[in-house]
Amino acid sequence: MIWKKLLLALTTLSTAVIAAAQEEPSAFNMTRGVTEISRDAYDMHMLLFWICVAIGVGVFGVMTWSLIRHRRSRGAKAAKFSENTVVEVVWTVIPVLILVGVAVPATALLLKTNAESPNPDVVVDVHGSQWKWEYVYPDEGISFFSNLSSASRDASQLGAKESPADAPNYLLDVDNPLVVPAGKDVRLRITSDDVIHAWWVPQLGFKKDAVPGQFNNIDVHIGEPGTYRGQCAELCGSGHAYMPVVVEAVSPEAYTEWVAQQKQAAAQEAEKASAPYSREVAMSQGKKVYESACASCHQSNGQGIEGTFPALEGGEITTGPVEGHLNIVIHGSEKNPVMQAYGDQLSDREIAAVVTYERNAWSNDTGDLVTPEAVEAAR
Ligand code: HEC
Ligand SMILES: [Cu+2]
Repeated sequence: MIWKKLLLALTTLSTAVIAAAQEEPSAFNMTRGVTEISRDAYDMHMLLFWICVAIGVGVFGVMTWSLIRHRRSRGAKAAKFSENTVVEVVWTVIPVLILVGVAVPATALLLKTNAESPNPDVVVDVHGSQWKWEYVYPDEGISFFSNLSSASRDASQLGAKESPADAPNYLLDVDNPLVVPAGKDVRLRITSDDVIHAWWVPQLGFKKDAVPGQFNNIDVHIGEPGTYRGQCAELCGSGHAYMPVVVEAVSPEAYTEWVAQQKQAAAQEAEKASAPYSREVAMSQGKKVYESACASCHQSNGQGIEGTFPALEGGEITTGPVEGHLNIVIHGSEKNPVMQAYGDQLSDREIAAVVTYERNAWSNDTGDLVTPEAVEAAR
Protein backbone atom coordinates (compact mmCIF):
# COMPACT_ATOMS: atom_id res chain seq x y z
CA MET A 1 0.00 0.00 0.00
CA ILE A 2 2.54 2.52 1.18
CA TRP A 3 4.78 1.63 -1.78
CA LYS A 4 1.95 2.18 -4.20
CA LYS A 5 1.26 5.57 -2.67
CA LEU A 6 4.91 6.49 -2.72
CA LEU A 7 5.21 5.41 -6.33
CA LEU A 8 2.14 7.46 -7.27
CA ALA A 9 3.56 10.50 -5.48
CA LEU A 10 6.87 10.08 -7.28
CA THR A 11 5.19 9.72 -10.67
CA THR A 12 3.09 12.84 -10.03
CA LEU A 13 6.13 14.78 -8.99
CA SER A 14 8.23 13.69 -11.94
CA THR A 15 5.41 14.47 -14.38
CA ALA A 16 5.11 17.94 -12.90
CA VAL A 17 8.86 18.41 -13.15
CA ILE A 18 9.01 17.24 -16.74
CA ALA A 19 6.01 19.36 -17.71
CA ALA A 20 7.57 22.38 -16.03
CA ALA A 21 10.78 21.78 -17.93
CA GLN A 22 8.99 21.42 -21.26
CA GLU A 23 6.30 24.00 -20.56
CA GLU A 24 3.71 21.61 -21.87
CA PRO A 25 0.24 21.33 -20.39
CA SER A 26 0.22 18.64 -17.71
CA ALA A 27 -2.64 16.62 -16.34
CA PHE A 28 -1.32 17.27 -12.84
CA ASN A 29 -0.14 20.84 -12.87
CA MET A 30 -2.06 24.08 -13.31
CA THR A 31 -2.19 25.53 -16.81
CA ARG A 32 0.34 28.15 -17.85
CA GLY A 33 -2.38 30.12 -19.62
CA VAL A 34 -2.34 32.70 -22.37
CA THR A 35 -2.24 36.02 -20.52
CA GLU A 36 0.57 37.75 -18.67
CA ILE A 37 -1.36 37.43 -15.40
CA SER A 38 -1.84 33.70 -15.83
CA ARG A 39 1.85 33.19 -16.65
CA ASP A 40 2.90 35.27 -13.63
CA ALA A 41 0.56 33.21 -11.44
CA TYR A 42 2.00 30.03 -12.91
CA ASP A 43 5.58 31.20 -12.24
CA MET A 44 4.61 32.14 -8.67
CA HIS A 45 3.07 28.70 -8.23
CA MET A 46 6.21 26.96 -9.53
CA LEU A 47 8.45 29.11 -7.33
CA LEU A 48 6.42 28.17 -4.25
CA PHE A 49 6.37 24.58 -5.38
CA TRP A 50 10.16 24.40 -5.55
CA ILE A 51 10.50 26.21 -2.20
CA CYS A 52 8.19 23.57 -0.69
CA VAL A 53 10.20 20.80 -2.35
CA ALA A 54 13.43 22.20 -0.91
CA ILE A 55 11.92 22.50 2.58
CA GLY A 56 10.47 19.00 2.32
CA VAL A 57 13.76 17.49 1.20
CA GLY A 58 15.64 19.41 3.95
CA VAL A 59 13.29 18.48 6.81
CA PHE A 60 12.76 14.85 5.86
CA GLY A 61 16.42 14.47 4.94
CA VAL A 62 17.55 15.57 8.42
CA MET A 63 14.85 13.39 9.99
CA THR A 64 15.82 10.29 8.02
CA TRP A 65 19.52 10.85 8.63
CA SER A 66 18.89 11.29 12.39
CA LEU A 67 16.78 8.14 12.60
CA ILE A 68 19.44 6.06 10.93
CA ARG A 69 22.47 7.67 12.52
CA HIS A 70 21.09 7.63 16.07
CA ARG A 71 19.42 4.24 16.10
CA ARG A 72 19.44 2.13 19.25
CA SER A 73 21.37 -0.75 17.74
CA ARG A 74 24.23 1.69 17.28
CA GLY A 75 24.12 2.49 20.95
CA ALA A 76 22.58 5.94 20.68
CA LYS A 77 21.54 7.57 23.97
CA ALA A 78 18.69 10.10 24.06
CA ALA A 79 19.70 13.60 25.15
CA LYS A 80 17.72 14.68 28.21
CA PHE A 81 17.01 18.37 27.96
CA SER A 82 13.88 20.46 27.76
CA GLU A 83 13.83 23.94 26.22
CA ASN A 84 16.58 25.20 24.04
CA THR A 85 16.35 28.89 23.34
CA VAL A 86 18.65 28.86 20.35
CA VAL A 87 16.73 26.09 18.58
CA GLU A 88 13.39 27.75 19.33
CA VAL A 89 14.50 31.10 17.99
CA VAL A 90 15.91 29.46 14.88
CA TRP A 91 12.77 27.47 14.08
CA THR A 92 10.64 30.58 14.52
CA VAL A 93 12.80 33.03 12.63
CA ILE A 94 13.48 30.88 9.56
CA PRO A 95 9.78 30.22 8.77
CA VAL A 96 8.95 33.89 9.35
CA LEU A 97 11.65 34.89 6.88
CA ILE A 98 10.38 32.37 4.34
CA LEU A 99 6.75 33.55 4.72
CA VAL A 100 7.65 37.22 4.42
CA GLY A 101 9.91 36.44 1.48
CA VAL A 102 6.97 34.74 -0.26
CA ALA A 103 4.34 37.30 0.76
CA VAL A 104 6.15 40.22 -0.86
CA PRO A 105 6.13 38.95 -4.49
CA ALA A 106 2.68 37.36 -4.00
CA THR A 107 1.15 40.67 -2.89
CA ALA A 108 2.83 42.51 -5.74
CA LEU A 109 1.31 40.02 -8.19
CA LEU A 110 -2.13 40.35 -6.61
CA LEU A 111 -1.99 44.13 -7.03
CA LYS A 112 -0.84 43.73 -10.64
CA THR A 113 -3.77 41.38 -11.35
CA ASN A 114 -6.20 44.11 -10.35
CA ALA A 115 -4.44 46.97 -12.13
CA GLU A 116 -6.66 48.69 -14.72
CA SER A 117 -5.26 50.16 -17.89
CA PRO A 118 -6.25 53.82 -18.36
CA ASN A 119 -7.50 53.29 -21.92
CA PRO A 120 -8.85 49.84 -22.73
CA ASP A 121 -9.32 49.16 -26.46
CA VAL A 122 -12.54 47.20 -25.99
CA VAL A 123 -15.07 47.16 -23.14
CA VAL A 124 -17.43 44.23 -22.63
CA ASP A 125 -20.11 43.98 -19.95
CA VAL A 126 -20.51 40.39 -18.82
CA HIS A 127 -23.90 39.59 -17.27
CA GLY A 128 -24.40 36.32 -15.42
CA SER A 129 -28.01 35.17 -15.51
CA GLN A 130 -29.69 31.88 -14.61
CA TRP A 131 -28.34 29.98 -16.66
CA LYS A 132 -26.47 31.69 -19.43
CA TRP A 133 -24.11 34.61 -19.96
CA GLU A 134 -25.00 37.82 -21.75
CA TYR A 135 -22.25 39.87 -23.42
CA VAL A 136 -22.85 43.56 -24.07
CA TYR A 137 -20.39 45.71 -26.04
CA PRO A 138 -21.56 49.22 -25.04
CA ASP A 139 -19.29 51.08 -27.50
CA GLU A 140 -20.19 48.90 -30.47
CA GLY A 141 -23.91 48.61 -29.65
CA ILE A 142 -23.74 44.81 -29.76
CA SER A 143 -25.29 42.40 -27.28
CA PHE A 144 -26.12 38.72 -27.31
CA PHE A 145 -26.77 35.73 -25.09
CA SER A 146 -24.32 32.85 -24.83
CA ASN A 147 -26.24 29.62 -24.20
CA LEU A 148 -25.04 26.06 -23.72
CA SER A 149 -24.56 24.40 -27.13
CA SER A 150 -27.49 22.29 -28.27
CA ALA A 151 -25.24 19.21 -28.61
CA SER A 152 -24.28 19.43 -24.92
CA ARG A 153 -27.86 20.23 -23.95
CA ASP A 154 -29.26 17.22 -25.79
CA ALA A 155 -26.59 14.86 -24.44
CA SER A 156 -27.30 16.01 -20.88
CA GLN A 157 -30.90 14.76 -20.99
CA LEU A 158 -32.00 11.65 -19.20
CA GLY A 159 -32.33 8.89 -21.78
CA ALA A 160 -30.63 10.93 -24.51
CA LYS A 161 -29.60 9.15 -27.70
CA GLU A 162 -26.19 10.85 -27.67
CA SER A 163 -23.82 10.19 -24.81
CA PRO A 164 -21.80 13.05 -23.32
CA ALA A 165 -18.73 11.58 -25.02
CA ASP A 166 -20.35 12.32 -28.40
CA ALA A 167 -20.89 16.01 -27.69
CA PRO A 168 -17.82 18.02 -28.64
CA ASN A 169 -16.48 19.82 -25.54
CA TYR A 170 -19.35 18.52 -23.44
CA LEU A 171 -20.72 21.29 -21.14
CA LEU A 172 -17.87 23.54 -22.29
CA ASP A 173 -19.41 24.73 -25.53
CA VAL A 174 -21.84 27.55 -26.33
CA ASP A 175 -23.85 28.84 -29.28
CA ASN A 176 -22.33 32.36 -29.26
CA PRO A 177 -18.85 32.75 -27.73
CA LEU A 178 -17.43 36.00 -26.39
CA VAL A 179 -15.29 37.40 -29.22
CA VAL A 180 -12.35 39.68 -28.38
CA PRO A 181 -9.34 40.95 -30.31
CA ALA A 182 -6.01 39.28 -29.46
CA GLY A 183 -3.13 41.56 -28.55
CA LYS A 184 -5.43 44.35 -27.28
CA ASP A 185 -6.49 45.52 -23.84
CA VAL A 186 -9.99 44.25 -23.13
CA ARG A 187 -11.84 45.49 -20.06
CA LEU A 188 -14.40 43.00 -18.76
CA ARG A 189 -17.02 44.50 -16.42
CA ILE A 190 -18.56 41.52 -14.71
CA THR A 191 -21.99 41.66 -13.09
CA SER A 192 -25.13 39.58 -12.60
CA ASP A 193 -28.82 39.99 -13.33
CA ASP A 194 -30.04 37.61 -10.61
CA VAL A 195 -27.90 35.56 -8.18
CA ILE A 196 -24.13 35.45 -7.68
CA HIS A 197 -22.27 33.73 -10.52
CA ALA A 198 -18.54 33.70 -11.29
CA TRP A 199 -16.85 34.09 -14.65
CA TRP A 200 -13.90 31.75 -14.95
CA VAL A 201 -11.54 30.78 -17.76
CA PRO A 202 -8.48 28.99 -16.36
CA GLN A 203 -6.25 29.94 -19.27
CA LEU A 204 -6.90 33.64 -18.69
CA GLY A 205 -5.66 33.26 -15.13
CA PHE A 206 -8.55 34.63 -13.10
CA LYS A 207 -11.97 33.94 -11.67
CA LYS A 208 -14.24 36.91 -10.92
CA ASP A 209 -17.51 36.95 -9.02
CA ALA A 210 -20.55 38.25 -10.89
CA VAL A 211 -22.54 40.07 -8.20
CA PRO A 212 -25.95 41.72 -8.79
CA GLY A 213 -25.84 45.52 -8.58
CA GLN A 214 -22.08 45.83 -8.95
CA PHE A 215 -19.40 45.71 -11.64
CA ASN A 216 -16.19 43.78 -10.94
CA ASN A 217 -13.69 44.97 -13.53
CA ILE A 218 -10.70 43.12 -14.87
CA ASP A 219 -8.39 43.84 -17.78
CA VAL A 220 -7.45 40.99 -20.07
CA HIS A 221 -4.71 40.99 -22.65
CA ILE A 222 -4.66 37.77 -24.65
CA GLY A 223 -1.48 37.43 -26.67
CA GLU A 224 -2.40 34.72 -29.14
CA PRO A 225 -5.62 34.05 -31.09
CA GLY A 226 -7.37 30.92 -29.88
CA THR A 227 -10.45 29.46 -28.21
CA TYR A 228 -10.42 29.34 -24.43
CA ARG A 229 -13.03 27.55 -22.33
CA GLY A 230 -14.29 27.87 -18.80
CA GLN A 231 -17.39 27.72 -16.61
CA CYS A 232 -19.50 29.49 -14.06
CA ALA A 233 -17.58 28.96 -10.82
CA GLU A 234 -20.17 29.89 -8.22
CA LEU A 235 -22.95 27.48 -7.33
CA CYS A 236 -25.89 29.43 -8.73
CA GLY A 237 -28.79 26.98 -8.85
CA SER A 238 -29.88 23.86 -10.65
CA GLY A 239 -28.51 24.99 -14.03
CA HIS A 240 -25.06 25.88 -12.68
CA ALA A 241 -23.32 23.23 -14.78
CA TYR A 242 -25.04 24.46 -17.93
CA MET A 243 -23.58 27.95 -18.34
CA PRO A 244 -20.07 27.50 -19.73
CA VAL A 245 -17.85 30.35 -20.89
CA VAL A 246 -16.16 30.30 -24.28
CA VAL A 247 -13.80 33.08 -25.33
CA GLU A 248 -12.63 33.40 -28.90
CA ALA A 249 -9.60 35.63 -29.30
CA VAL A 250 -9.24 36.63 -32.95
CA SER A 251 -6.88 38.91 -34.86
CA PRO A 252 -7.80 42.63 -34.71
CA GLU A 253 -8.78 42.53 -38.41
CA ALA A 254 -11.07 39.54 -37.87
CA TYR A 255 -12.52 41.31 -34.83
CA THR A 256 -13.38 44.44 -36.85
CA GLU A 257 -15.03 42.24 -39.44
CA TRP A 258 -16.99 40.37 -36.74
CA VAL A 259 -18.23 43.67 -35.25
CA ALA A 260 -19.42 44.82 -38.68
CA GLN A 261 -21.24 41.51 -39.20
CA GLN A 262 -22.91 41.69 -35.80
CA LYS A 263 -24.07 45.24 -36.48
CA GLN A 264 -25.48 44.23 -39.82
CA ALA A 265 -27.30 41.27 -38.29
CA ALA A 266 -28.68 43.54 -35.55
CA ALA A 267 -29.91 46.01 -38.18
CA GLN A 268 -31.65 43.20 -40.06
CA GLU A 269 -33.24 42.03 -36.83
CA ALA A 270 -34.45 45.55 -36.10
CA GLU A 271 -35.93 45.75 -39.57
CA LYS A 272 -37.73 42.46 -39.09
CA ALA A 273 -38.94 43.58 -35.69
CA SER A 274 -40.50 46.67 -37.24
CA ALA A 275 -42.04 44.79 -40.17
CA PRO A 276 -45.83 44.71 -40.07
CA TYR A 277 -46.95 42.10 -37.55
CA SER A 278 -48.34 38.99 -39.16
CA ARG A 279 -48.57 35.29 -38.33
CA GLU A 280 -45.49 34.49 -40.40
CA VAL A 281 -43.41 37.29 -38.84
CA ALA A 282 -44.62 36.33 -35.36
CA MET A 283 -43.70 32.66 -35.82
CA SER A 284 -40.20 33.40 -37.10
CA GLN A 285 -39.48 36.08 -34.49
CA GLY A 286 -41.07 33.92 -31.80
CA LYS A 287 -38.90 30.93 -32.67
CA LYS A 288 -35.81 33.10 -32.31
CA VAL A 289 -36.88 34.43 -28.91
CA TYR A 290 -37.81 30.92 -27.84
CA GLU A 291 -34.45 29.43 -28.82
CA SER A 292 -32.45 32.11 -27.01
CA ALA A 293 -34.62 32.66 -23.90
CA CYS A 294 -36.76 29.58 -23.27
CA ALA A 295 -35.24 26.48 -24.89
CA SER A 296 -32.55 26.01 -22.24
CA CYS A 297 -35.32 24.80 -19.92
CA HIS A 298 -38.34 23.90 -22.07
CA GLN A 299 -36.12 22.40 -24.84
CA SER A 300 -36.22 23.13 -28.56
CA ASN A 301 -38.75 20.34 -29.08
CA GLY A 302 -41.09 21.79 -26.42
CA GLN A 303 -40.83 18.62 -24.32
CA GLY A 304 -39.21 20.23 -21.28
CA ILE A 305 -37.47 17.92 -18.81
CA GLU A 306 -39.68 15.57 -16.93
CA GLY A 307 -40.11 16.53 -13.30
CA THR A 308 -38.20 19.81 -13.68
CA PHE A 309 -39.42 21.89 -16.62
CA PRO A 310 -42.95 21.34 -17.93
CA ALA A 311 -43.53 20.33 -21.52
CA LEU A 312 -45.10 23.13 -23.56
CA GLU A 313 -46.29 20.79 -26.30
CA GLY A 314 -49.87 19.92 -25.45
CA GLY A 315 -49.57 21.82 -22.15
CA GLU A 316 -52.65 22.99 -20.27
CA ILE A 317 -51.48 26.60 -20.30
CA THR A 318 -50.01 26.67 -23.80
CA THR A 319 -53.15 25.26 -25.36
CA GLY A 320 -55.60 26.84 -22.87
CA PRO A 321 -56.84 30.45 -22.69
CA VAL A 322 -54.39 33.09 -24.00
CA GLU A 323 -54.75 35.15 -20.78
CA GLY A 324 -53.21 32.42 -18.62
CA HIS A 325 -50.36 31.92 -21.05
CA LEU A 326 -49.56 35.64 -21.22
CA ASN A 327 -49.81 35.91 -17.44
CA ILE A 328 -47.13 33.32 -16.67
CA VAL A 329 -44.73 34.67 -19.32
CA ILE A 330 -45.15 38.33 -18.28
CA HIS A 331 -45.37 37.90 -14.49
CA GLY A 332 -43.58 34.57 -13.96
CA SER A 333 -44.89 31.63 -12.01
CA GLU A 334 -46.31 32.17 -8.53
CA LYS A 335 -45.48 28.60 -7.58
CA ASN A 336 -41.95 28.30 -8.90
CA PRO A 337 -39.60 31.31 -9.23
CA VAL A 338 -37.45 29.35 -11.69
CA MET A 339 -40.02 30.41 -14.30
CA GLN A 340 -39.05 34.09 -14.24
CA ALA A 341 -41.15 37.12 -15.12
CA TYR A 342 -40.18 38.02 -18.69
CA GLY A 343 -42.19 41.26 -18.68
CA ASP A 344 -39.07 43.37 -18.07
CA GLN A 345 -36.70 41.32 -20.23
CA LEU A 346 -38.72 41.15 -23.45
CA SER A 347 -40.67 43.76 -25.42
CA ASP A 348 -44.43 43.53 -26.05
CA ARG A 349 -43.71 42.34 -29.54
CA GLU A 350 -41.20 39.69 -28.45
CA ILE A 351 -43.64 38.32 -25.88
CA ALA A 352 -46.48 38.36 -28.42
CA ALA A 353 -44.25 36.50 -30.88
CA VAL A 354 -42.97 33.87 -28.47
CA VAL A 355 -46.45 33.17 -27.09
CA THR A 356 -47.82 32.89 -30.63
CA TYR A 357 -44.95 30.53 -31.43
CA GLU A 358 -45.58 28.32 -28.40
CA ARG A 359 -49.29 28.13 -29.20
CA ASN A 360 -48.67 26.99 -32.77
CA ALA A 361 -45.33 25.15 -32.73
CA TRP A 362 -44.82 21.38 -32.53
CA SER A 363 -48.25 19.75 -32.43
CA ASN A 364 -49.89 22.77 -30.77
CA ASP A 365 -52.40 24.24 -33.22
CA THR A 366 -54.56 26.74 -31.39
CA GLY A 367 -54.41 28.98 -34.46
CA ASP A 368 -54.10 32.02 -32.16
CA LEU A 369 -52.21 35.12 -33.27
CA VAL A 370 -51.32 37.04 -30.09
CA THR A 371 -50.69 40.72 -30.80
CA PRO A 372 -48.34 43.21 -29.06
CA GLU A 373 -51.46 45.19 -28.08
CA ALA A 374 -52.80 42.15 -26.22
CA VAL A 375 -49.49 41.89 -24.36
CA GLU A 376 -49.57 45.57 -23.43
CA ALA A 377 -53.10 45.15 -22.10
CA ALA A 378 -52.08 42.08 -20.06
CA ARG A 379 -49.10 43.76 -18.37
C1 HEC B 1 -34.83 28.60 -16.15
C2 HEC B 1 -35.76 27.70 -16.70
C3 HEC B 1 -36.91 28.30 -17.52
C4 HEC B 1 -36.81 29.16 -18.59
C5 HEC B 1 -35.56 29.77 -19.19
C6 HEC B 1 -38.16 29.39 -19.03
N1 HEC B 1 -39.03 28.67 -18.26
FE1 HEC B 1 -41.04 28.57 -18.52
N2 HEC B 1 -41.20 27.36 -16.92
C7 HEC B 1 -40.16 26.94 -16.12
C8 HEC B 1 -40.69 26.19 -15.00
C9 HEC B 1 -39.90 25.55 -13.87
C10 HEC B 1 -42.09 26.20 -15.15
C11 HEC B 1 -43.13 25.60 -14.20
C12 HEC B 1 -43.65 26.71 -13.32
C13 HEC B 1 -44.74 26.28 -12.36
O1 HEC B 1 -44.68 25.12 -11.92
O2 HEC B 1 -45.58 27.11 -12.05
C14 HEC B 1 -42.37 26.92 -16.36
C15 HEC B 1 -43.62 27.09 -16.88
C16 HEC B 1 -43.91 27.73 -18.08
C17 HEC B 1 -45.22 27.76 -18.70
C18 HEC B 1 -46.45 27.07 -18.18
C19 HEC B 1 -46.42 25.65 -18.63
C20 HEC B 1 -47.44 24.76 -17.95
O3 HEC B 1 -48.10 24.02 -18.67
O4 HEC B 1 -47.49 24.83 -16.72
C21 HEC B 1 -45.08 28.49 -19.86
C22 HEC B 1 -46.17 28.81 -20.86
C23 HEC B 1 -43.71 28.92 -19.93
N3 HEC B 1 -43.03 28.42 -18.84
C24 HEC B 1 -43.20 29.70 -20.96
C25 HEC B 1 -41.88 30.12 -21.01
C26 HEC B 1 -41.38 31.04 -21.99
C27 HEC B 1 -42.19 31.71 -23.09
C28 HEC B 1 -40.06 31.18 -21.75
C29 HEC B 1 -39.06 32.06 -22.48
C30 HEC B 1 -39.40 33.44 -22.68
C31 HEC B 1 -39.74 30.35 -20.60
N4 HEC B 1 -40.87 29.73 -20.19
C32 HEC B 1 -38.47 30.22 -20.07
C33 HEC B 1 -38.81 27.16 -16.35
C34 HEC B 1 -38.31 27.99 -17.34
CU1 LIG C 1 -23.83 30.66 -12.57
